[in-house]
Amino acid sequence: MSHNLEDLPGSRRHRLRPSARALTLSAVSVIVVLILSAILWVIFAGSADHLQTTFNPKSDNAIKIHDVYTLVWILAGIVMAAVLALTLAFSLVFRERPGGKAASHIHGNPKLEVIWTLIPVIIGILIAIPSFQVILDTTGDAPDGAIEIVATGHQWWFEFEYPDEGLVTANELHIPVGRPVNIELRSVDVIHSFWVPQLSGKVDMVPGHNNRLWFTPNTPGEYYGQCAEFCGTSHANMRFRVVVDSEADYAAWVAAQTSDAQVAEGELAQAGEGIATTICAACHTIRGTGAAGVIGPDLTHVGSRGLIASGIVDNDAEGLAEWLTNPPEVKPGSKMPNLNLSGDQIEQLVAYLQGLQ
Ligand SMILES: [Cu+2]
Repeated sequence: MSHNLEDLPGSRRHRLRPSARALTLSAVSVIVVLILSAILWVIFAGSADHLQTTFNPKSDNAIKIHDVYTLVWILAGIVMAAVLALTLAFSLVFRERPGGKAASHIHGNPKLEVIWTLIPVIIGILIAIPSFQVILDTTGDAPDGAIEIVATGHQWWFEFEYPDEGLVTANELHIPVGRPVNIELRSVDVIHSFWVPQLSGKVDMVPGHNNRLWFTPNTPGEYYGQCAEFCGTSHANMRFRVVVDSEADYAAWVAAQTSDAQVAEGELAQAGEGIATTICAACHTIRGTGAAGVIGPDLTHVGSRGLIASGIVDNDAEGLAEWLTNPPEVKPGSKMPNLNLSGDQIEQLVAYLQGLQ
């Protein structure tokens, strides 16, 4: 089988052909990159309400990380635009013309080689200095007066303990605005990762090796977190939320959470307590009732949380009933099995759990 000389890659004729293909490729590249950038910008940055965005930082450390990210974005943009523009310009200026002179080869140009070595080195230094500075700032000791919290990863939910306040909760972390929080990160089973994009960088939760992170939230609001290290079947369903309260709201929340469980009035809730303290008690703690299980989340004030099932189900009557009917169907792999509860039992448990404010 014979080839035309012009079609053979590496042949002199092939390399010297008019750069029509390079020209087309450059134009297409510019268009594709611009379209993709626009789409990404609309998706991630265009919506400040996006639940898990790094583009809208709300803590001191998240702002520092965002600033480095912005610097890298701008430098990368300049490099991308320069490379594409030069490719385009060279393709036009040095293209072979009919009857024109063939392009000549050159080999070695110390001045050019120094320039294109120095430019990346300078860019690397411009990125490295602020990056190392932010790493040192954010991984150093938390400022004095930080609230101590222990976050523990479980398959597939987050437990939050406030040792100084003597309270334990799950999947919903409350912290006061303007005060640093120092979070110790643990795991009881596999490697998880704690990540609240608007508040901090992600840090792994490693069994037998406690990590930590700290940040100071600057704006009250709700921020969505996510396990960021694949940890099994329901990794994607392992979410949590951080509620940044005013000082007064935080104090009220702590006071409410440290009290024992209060049973709501009414027959349904009373009957629900009977089920909770027998069936649920095997795995859950409900302070003040004798239920002291440690496998699942502490339910003492579960009614006060916005979401259940590790942040994937709304904490309302419908959501609770759906969860209690068949947990593994809602959260595949859930350690909580289908308890085959009757419709009446579910109704009673829903009334009881909703009353645990
Ligand atoms: Cu995970």
